[in-house]
Amino acid sequence: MAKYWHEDIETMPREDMRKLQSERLVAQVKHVYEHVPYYRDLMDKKGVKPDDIQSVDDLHKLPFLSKADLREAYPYGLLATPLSDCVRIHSTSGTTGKRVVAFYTQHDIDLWEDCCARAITAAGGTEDDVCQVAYGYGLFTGGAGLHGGSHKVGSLTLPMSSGNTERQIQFMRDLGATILCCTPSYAAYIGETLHDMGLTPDDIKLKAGIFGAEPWTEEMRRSIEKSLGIKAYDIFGLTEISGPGVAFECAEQTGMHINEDHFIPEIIDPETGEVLPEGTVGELVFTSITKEAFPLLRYRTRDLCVLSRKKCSCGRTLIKMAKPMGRSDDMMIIRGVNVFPSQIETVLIEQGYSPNYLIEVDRKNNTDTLDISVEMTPEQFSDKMKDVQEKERSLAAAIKTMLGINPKVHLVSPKTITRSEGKAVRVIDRRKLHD
Ligand code: DLL
Repeated sequence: MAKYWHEDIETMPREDMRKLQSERLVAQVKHVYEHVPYYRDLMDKKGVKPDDIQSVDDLHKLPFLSKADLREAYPYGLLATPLSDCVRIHSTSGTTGKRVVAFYTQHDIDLWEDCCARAITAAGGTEDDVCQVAYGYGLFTGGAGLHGGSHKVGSLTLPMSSGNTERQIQFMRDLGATILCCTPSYAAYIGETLHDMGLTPDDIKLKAGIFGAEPWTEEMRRSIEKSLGIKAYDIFGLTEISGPGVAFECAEQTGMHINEDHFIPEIIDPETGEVLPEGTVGELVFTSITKEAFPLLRYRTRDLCVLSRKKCSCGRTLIKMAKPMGRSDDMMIIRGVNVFPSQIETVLIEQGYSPNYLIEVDRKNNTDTLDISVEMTPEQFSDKMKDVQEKERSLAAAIKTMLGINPKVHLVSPKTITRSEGKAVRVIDRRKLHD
């Protein structure tokens, strides 16, 4: 069984990778300076010329790009090739303001699909596999990316898109799907539906899942692995940089290898923009060094994580990023305390609850309120008020230990919280609506 998709790249000695990155970076900066007036202006304002960039060591001299720049330049302002060379667009699922539109040439699609093929291979996928793609198809990059990667690998591809969960399970059984690609929250829902249909992991052939597009905890991973009888691999990416496959997990499951031959990562202090040393938590920044149509330099993702060059048992030398703890804009400040939804999810699953929950934040009488509705499993369900109140108190205490602030916990009946077929909405912050 092939262990790597591009062995020479994935196991390349560090020095060779740096050389390759430097060559590509120098060429990319020239390409962008010549073809993207928007970025040329940013460079001119900072007093940087393409000749100032001779290697990866000079990366820090370049100006950042942010989502605000993408909105300002919408739709064509960051395009670096003639539109006639582009063959596709994808777009983010932004709910407010202008969406971000990313353009792809055929070369860009090919390199992106190769990145997804690396991810599928790292999860054990080969031409003998049946790969069920249950990410959404359309403007979202999830479906198209994994679909293309699965084709490259030669797996039999089931282009299911998301939704119609019972039909997903029927195809999974009838066609013997071995790999499932979808969001972790949808994987949890598929696992739950499988059990509701009176089936067990023994009734399906799945062996691996490739789950990403939203933050998910280690506890969630274990819960999905158990309910579907699989090994669950994380995959990371964002539309602006191509889509899924910017980074992917190997069998060690200790973070995701970044496809550094295409995307150079940096970690910066989100306040000052200063580059932070390896091993420090900060905002992830990517420079895409091989893309033609939409090559973003030093793009600020707003995702918070840590990079590590620790040797990996899989043999890959590609740098690893830890599971992102969420976006800097996912972080809630409640009564002055920084809270990430993932911290709450960790406690819920550790305490034996399902990953079906909703966090609601509001401000009443000048004080922040934190309400967490959590679904009981059918086994936990009780119609005795006293039992439920006792459980609510003990869960609230466990969450207080984790966060340092007291939430109000509401245990609700099984199946009352809306399930997600794509990216789950877990937080409603009503303070933003009042502002
Ligand atoms: O979510 C691309 C994707 C599709 C990745 C399928 C993985 C699988 P966007 O819709 O542009 O693109 O959202 C990108 O989602 O900046 C992160 O905040 C978050 N995200 C993506 N993957 C992960 C992950 C796709 N594995 C944004 N863990 C990113 C945590 C993730 N967050």
